[in-house]
Amino acid sequence: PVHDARLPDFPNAHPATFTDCHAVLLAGGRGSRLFELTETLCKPAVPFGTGRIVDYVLSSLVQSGLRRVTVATQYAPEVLERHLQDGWANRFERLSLRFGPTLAQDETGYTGTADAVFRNIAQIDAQSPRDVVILAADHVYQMDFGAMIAAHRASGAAATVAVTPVRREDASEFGIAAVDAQRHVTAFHEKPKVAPVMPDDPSRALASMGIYVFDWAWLRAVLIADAKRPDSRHDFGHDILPEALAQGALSAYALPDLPDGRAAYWRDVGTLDAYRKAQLDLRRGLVPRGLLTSPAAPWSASLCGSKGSIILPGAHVAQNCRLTDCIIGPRASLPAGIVIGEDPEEDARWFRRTDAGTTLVTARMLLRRAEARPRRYPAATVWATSAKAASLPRLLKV
Ligand code: ADQ
Ligand code: ADP
Repeated sequence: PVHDARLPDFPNAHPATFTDCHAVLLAGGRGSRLFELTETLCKPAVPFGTGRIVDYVLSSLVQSGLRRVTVATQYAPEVLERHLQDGWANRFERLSLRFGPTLAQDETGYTGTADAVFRNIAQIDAQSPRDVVILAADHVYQMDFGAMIAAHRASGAAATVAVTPVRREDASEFGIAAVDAQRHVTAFHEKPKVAPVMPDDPSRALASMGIYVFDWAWLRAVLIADAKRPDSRHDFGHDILPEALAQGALSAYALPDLPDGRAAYWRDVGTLDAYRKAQLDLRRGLVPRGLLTSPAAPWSASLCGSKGSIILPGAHVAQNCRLTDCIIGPRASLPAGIVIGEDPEEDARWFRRTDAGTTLVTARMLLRRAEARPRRYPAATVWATSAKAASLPRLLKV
């Protein structure tokens, strides 16, 4: 959409604008576990709700009073950059988004998340910030970063990591921290095989949200030293947080509960199951409202007698299809009478079916199936909407 007037600021913006704090958005992730959806897009640009995953962090940034943002992109950045420019920077007069260096084709990319910040030092220095906030761009949540910055400054620590409890079974996917009563971090393990659990709740572990606040002078020096270390992965979780911990300079900030006492919503939507479930949560109103996302996702599949399924923008599903726990990819087109999600073996043969029972259906998979079984699925009825058609208004609202 084209916006006639740039908004001077977001209506609910944080009253204090942090001019002495610079944000770095780590938006280079390949998102390989979502791989068919991330063939031409990085993970932050993958559709979510009525917008894209990255809209959640942008919403929180704007609402937190943070306006100066460096975006470190790497893998397939075009769609993301266009979305951030048109959807955000052009709409908010006071939001300044600067993209990190675009790498030449033969150049090796950032070697890790710390390297992504290291290579943007000059751009951050130009703002002479007191602190920097480092943010992952591919989580669904809402958070007041201003409160975290205030806690960081009050603690006197050089580094602060945002933490929230996760189920013990999921702990090996995260950085896991142990903290004392003063919220000093006493141990940190990046993606541990066996995670230390929370002392007062052995069913859960305290996970890093991949959100950090650092004193810029401290981080700058550590990044420069880290860049010279041949044994470093140049990664925040593997290298920078352990360094802060070794110096006794790492503090934790717990994601606050909601005003009604419920735990705040925060999800890494990096797997197909998590991605599908979070969008069902969105329909149920459990996900905080992002600025560009609405709680009633218009393409949810409930209207066509289906359950647990989501239909991505640009896809086309006839009214009487039956879909169970499906993700219908952009540009996939399902003619009447298609049933997916009820026969695991058949579905796994043509589509991608996860162990947890989510079935991803893309245009290419449908075509492959139609070509292999022309009598059962005549190619004339099972088709992909062309890229051109996807940009046109949809013919059939589901
Ligand atoms: P991971 O989830 O493994 O762990 P990681 O792959 O390091 O996250 O990516 C973090 C963020 O940086 C993502 O937004 C990603 O898109 C982006 N990114 C990845 N590689 C990049 C690169 N080369 N250039 C630019 N951006 C890049 C991290 C922490 C854990 C923590 C989880 C929380 O290491 O400790 O628990 O996040 O999800
Ligand atoms: P993410 O970027 O989603 O966090 P990673 O790059 O860490 O994911 O990869 C997650 C897992 O998915 C790895 O075990 C990787 O081997 C697997 N994977 C990545 N791409 C593919 C693919 N095209 N086909 C099958 N498995 C893949």
